[in-house]
Amino acid sequence: MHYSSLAVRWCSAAVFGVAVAFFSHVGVAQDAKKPGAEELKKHKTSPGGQYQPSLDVMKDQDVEQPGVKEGVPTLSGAEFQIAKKIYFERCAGCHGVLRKGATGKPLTTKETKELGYDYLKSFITYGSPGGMPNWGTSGQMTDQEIDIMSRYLLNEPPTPPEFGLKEIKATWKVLVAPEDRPSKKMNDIDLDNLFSVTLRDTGEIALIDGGTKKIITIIETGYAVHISRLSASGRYLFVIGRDAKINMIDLWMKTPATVAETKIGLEARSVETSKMKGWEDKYAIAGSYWPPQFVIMDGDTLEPLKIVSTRGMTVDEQDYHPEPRVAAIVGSHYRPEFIVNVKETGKILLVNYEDINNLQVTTIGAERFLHDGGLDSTKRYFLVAANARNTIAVIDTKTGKLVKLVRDGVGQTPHPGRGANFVHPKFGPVWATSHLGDETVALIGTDPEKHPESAWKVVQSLEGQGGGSLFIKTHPNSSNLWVDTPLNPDAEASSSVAVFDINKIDEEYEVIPIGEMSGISEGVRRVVQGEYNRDGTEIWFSVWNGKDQESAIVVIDDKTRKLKTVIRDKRLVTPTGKFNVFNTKNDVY
Ligand code: DHE
Repeated sequence: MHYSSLAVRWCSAAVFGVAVAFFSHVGVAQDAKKPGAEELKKHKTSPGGQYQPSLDVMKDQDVEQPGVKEGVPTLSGAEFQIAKKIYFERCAGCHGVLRKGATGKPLTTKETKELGYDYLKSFITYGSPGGMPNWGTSGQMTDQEIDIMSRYLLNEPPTPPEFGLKEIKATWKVLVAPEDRPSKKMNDIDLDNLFSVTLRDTGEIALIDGGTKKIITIIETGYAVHISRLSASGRYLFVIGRDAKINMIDLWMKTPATVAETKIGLEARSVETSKMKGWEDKYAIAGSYWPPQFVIMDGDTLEPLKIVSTRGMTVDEQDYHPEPRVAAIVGSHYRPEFIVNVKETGKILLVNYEDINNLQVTTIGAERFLHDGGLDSTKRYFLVAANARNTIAVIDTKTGKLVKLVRDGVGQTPHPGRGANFVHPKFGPVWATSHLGDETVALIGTDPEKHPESAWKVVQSLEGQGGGSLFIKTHPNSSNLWVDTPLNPDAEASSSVAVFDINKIDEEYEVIPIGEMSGISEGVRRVVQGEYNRDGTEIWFSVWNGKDQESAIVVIDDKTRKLKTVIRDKRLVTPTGKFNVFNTKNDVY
């Protein structure tokens, strides 16, 4: 699969708020060489390069404009505001809030002054051979904006504020105290088959009954709401927005509603709860991109208890990184620990919550750019993608040690979500990931006892529809493996999914045209994230259109792979992630 249609991808990036790499792309080593003018024009960007954080919340943050320095071009107050917005939306994802580099090169004034104004301008206009988009020639930025950005980069970067206990407490609200909450379930909702659906662009979630497919309620949450997770008992639903706002929702209330809320930072993506036996519902944890930290909270009230910074040294070069973001967080079932993945330093932290005042943290050196991952079917092993390094790190949550960095056979920019577990007809239990950067699906053996020869190796690489895949899913009661491709530049691939028969895994996949099945004719109809119902008999896909267009959820009968229902409702604005209560609380995927 080749990615030649840049215009399509950039357009999608703008529509969906996914930022594009600025001076580099995922996985490209930082090189000091200045390419010549002709070379600059030979750039290309993969879906992996495109799928970078857009720090949309930070762009609205008040930051002080750095003072004027002799010999440095100035910006007016208005120009500074324009540049700050563009930088956080499009550049900070790769180059860091402080411009010290992340997956992209550093853009401190030391580097930018060496490059100079004219060079910066042509870089932004034409892009780079390493993958920097051609913002100017693609029409994504005007000449005036490019001029402003070139001057902005020659000035010192502004520093956004920290967010400590005082700031968190100022946002913390207990709306219904634990003693005022119901002592038993007050509704007749089949909670195990309830779905929490992200309505990304309205900053809400919809709770949808898995049986009737009716929306039970819509709850206001944080900005560009991201994921939902369940407490171990399944009573409380935790939802985090990109503005780091957490809503704690009590599913026992007559109509489920927020009982506590707080903000743990300025930009965040992950929230989780304590799952270990004996510690169910005791703690919640959330990690932020800015400031780089995680926060342990009381599981009943969200009271912030402990804030831990993730700033520190990278795993390989052992250089200081000022803003290592917190990516996926998973609650261990083997120890009273949270598994916290720190992106830019490549460290997996096992945060023991037995005694949070004498907090014990095991630091596992893995690989840089950890992003998303999940447990194997026994819940003992955790597999996480270091996506910009085409690596899957495996840790043993029982022994608290790194098992393996799987590199051979992993494709370009793995993006598993939480991955998919199933029993391979030949290799035994495997965990699977699809990829942003190519069409492959990597199957990794996860049973070192009965299948030692397959363990922690890519035992098979399937060929799917194409790159631009974000999520893969199966269920213990299903023999289907579903692979989405929402970021594929081809319209047909992005609005359909591929499904493999696990029992005939060597055979060609079937394409299911979910977008078409939705009955919606407008928009790009990006199909994203399959999620099973409780019994694994049906799978739900989001048909994700722009904010002003109609979106839907398409429910497929898993056995027949035929359409069961389309959930269409004007309140379903930009549905993306869906989280079934039973499957999410029990880590069934
Ligand atoms: Fe996500 C999970 C970060 C864009 C939908 N996303 C995650 C996780 C991280 C992350 C770190 C793992 C959380 C965990 O397990 O604790 N996502 C990011 C980004 O940094 C990125 C690339 C860009 C950004 O600016 O946010 C990004 N994510 C998106 C989207 O554009 C998606 C497709 C649509 C949306 O709703 O925003 C999206 N991300 C999801 C979903 C999950 C997720 C549905 C949970 C999957 C699961 O099965 O658990």
